[in-house]
Amino acid sequence: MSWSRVVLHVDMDAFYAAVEVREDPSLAGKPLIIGHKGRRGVVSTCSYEARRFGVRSAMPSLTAMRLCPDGVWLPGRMDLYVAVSRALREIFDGFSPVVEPLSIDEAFLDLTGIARDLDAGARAARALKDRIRAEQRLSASVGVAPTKFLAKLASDLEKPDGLVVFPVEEVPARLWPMPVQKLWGVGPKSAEKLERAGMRTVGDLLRAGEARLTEALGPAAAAHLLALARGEDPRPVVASREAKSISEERTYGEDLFDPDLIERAILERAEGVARQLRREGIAARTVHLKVRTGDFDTWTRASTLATPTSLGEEIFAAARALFRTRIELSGRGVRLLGVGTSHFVPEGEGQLDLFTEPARDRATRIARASDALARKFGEEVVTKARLVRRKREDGEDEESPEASSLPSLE
Ligand code: TTP
Ligand code: MG
Repeated sequence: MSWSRVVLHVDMDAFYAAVEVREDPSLAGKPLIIGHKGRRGVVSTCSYEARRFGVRSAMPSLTAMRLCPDGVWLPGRMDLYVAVSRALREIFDGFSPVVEPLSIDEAFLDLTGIARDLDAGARAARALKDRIRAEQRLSASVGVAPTKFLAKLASDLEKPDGLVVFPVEEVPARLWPMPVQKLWGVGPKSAEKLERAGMRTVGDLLRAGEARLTEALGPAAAAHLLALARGEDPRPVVASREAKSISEERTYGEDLFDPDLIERAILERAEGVARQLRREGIAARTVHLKVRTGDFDTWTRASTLATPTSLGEEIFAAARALFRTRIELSGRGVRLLGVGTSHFVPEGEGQLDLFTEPARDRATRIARASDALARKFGEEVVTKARLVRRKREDGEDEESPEASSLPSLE
């Protein structure tokens, strides 16, 4: 009986694009790009055919149009992708009681105690892929390993339609030649620092040793990265919390017309949501905006962030971008405004550059300080300070008595 862990990481291939191809098979084999064409648009994702031209997620649409002039563009249908994501989640739940979703199209499954070794894990992974194909007509890539880090690394190695087993014995041969960016938490800035210190690959980093690594990135990062480089990663798979979304919405007694006021209202909702996220110790990958006009036209729009966040500013930036590009008020006032978040990960996880994002670090510290103030003196005090400031700035009246603030946990 082996006691080592068996962790699966599942990640759908070209997820939004693959769902669109499933819905319209005439798109199969075409360079399909999901995103908004135009000056301010960015690519959400694209089919593997489009990737051959160099098109990538988060690329400005203008660049993608230049690289792939014959690309077929679709704007994306978040509701559909969320529904598919839920259906996938049900399939995952059938394979393990401990499922940790990481984003809309990926999850960790802990099969320890269910699969006795990695080979049994690989058989389960095969069955999981088959089930996803049979039930959802979609393809997934799966990594099987004794740790989360190695499982995630493995799922990416043979995309699309991959199934890779990564035993810890293969760490020297397979992980050490890889660039340091493959280590969880190393983003472009950390990689640059390491490169300057002569460390380009994971192997370089191990050879350099703790002292030099500490010099480059500090003691916490050094210890963390050396452990990962040896294939050690004690993080458990954490079964997901129940909440599927955290949102806050508010109806205004009088419709808002002034774009500045509307954006400030979006900021307030974003900050409220961010506070709830921090209280739960989670970060969200998807931001939603809900707008209802005075004549009861309602929009809900969503966008996926490159990096999960629990910061009000970042949620606000995403919600404001949706407001500016995806809502057509046509002169009507706003009656209801909601900001929501979904696709949670534990705070800190999935962050691009864990060690060298000083601005983000600072923002997080400030947010935490304000959370502490709110805990000590009550949220009203912090909120009221902001409202008083607002009132002074633009001579606005006290809030309308009809206004209602509805934090909701679906
Ligand atoms: P990914 O799993 O990163 O990408 P993918 O599934 O499209 O392609 P693959 O895994 O095969 O490399 O992200 C899942 C979905 O999240 C993706 O289909 C679209 C969305 N997304 C964005 O909207 N913006 C982004 O910047 C990224 C990275 C993803
Ligand atoms: Mg994917």
